[in-house]
Amino acid sequence: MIEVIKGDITTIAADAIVNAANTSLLGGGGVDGAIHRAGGKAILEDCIKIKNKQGGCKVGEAVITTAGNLPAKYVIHTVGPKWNGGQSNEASLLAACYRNSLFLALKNDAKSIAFPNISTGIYGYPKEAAATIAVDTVREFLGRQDQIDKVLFVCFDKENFMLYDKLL
Ligand code: AR6
Repeated sequence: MIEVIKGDITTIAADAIVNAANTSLLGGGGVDGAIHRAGGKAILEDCIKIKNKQGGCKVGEAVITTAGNLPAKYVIHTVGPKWNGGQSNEASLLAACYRNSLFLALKNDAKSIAFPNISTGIYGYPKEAAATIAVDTVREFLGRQDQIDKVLFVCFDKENFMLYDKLL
């Protein structure tokens, strides 16, 4: 089941929520800032451990931490591509964010996962193109497994909500 709501992802009680992080994993603005603020220092402590072990997280890849004080069980941090006109592999990197996040959710026995609209804020990815990639990639992944039974797209702004609502 794939659903869309308009709201704040820090309030969602899914098994895993996804963060639109940066390669340092040390927090930032946008949804990243909101997740670290609401989840407390346990999330940053896990991120620092991962950073010390593997140097952060590459664009298109994902790592998993505790969700600290959030109602979710885990936070999956993925790093979206910065929009650079569309000729820098942005589309396949964005699809990889969704796929690698879903794969980590599978590996950690999650049945439900909530996504923000990765890369469509500070990183400037055009919203309609990003929404199409998100929905296509999630649909394809869900069709190849039977553990994850709910994917929720949590849209913070009305434009994204309308785009996802139309696609779904
Ligand atoms: N819940 C759900 N979605 C949100 C929330 C929230 N609480 N707050 C913002 N959004 P952005 P990016 C939406 O900028 O473009 C950070 O500094 C927002 O409206 O958070 O991938 C990182 O550290 C937009 O639709 O992430 C990186 O440096 C979407 O989340 C950089 O920003 C993504 O916007 C990543 O940029």
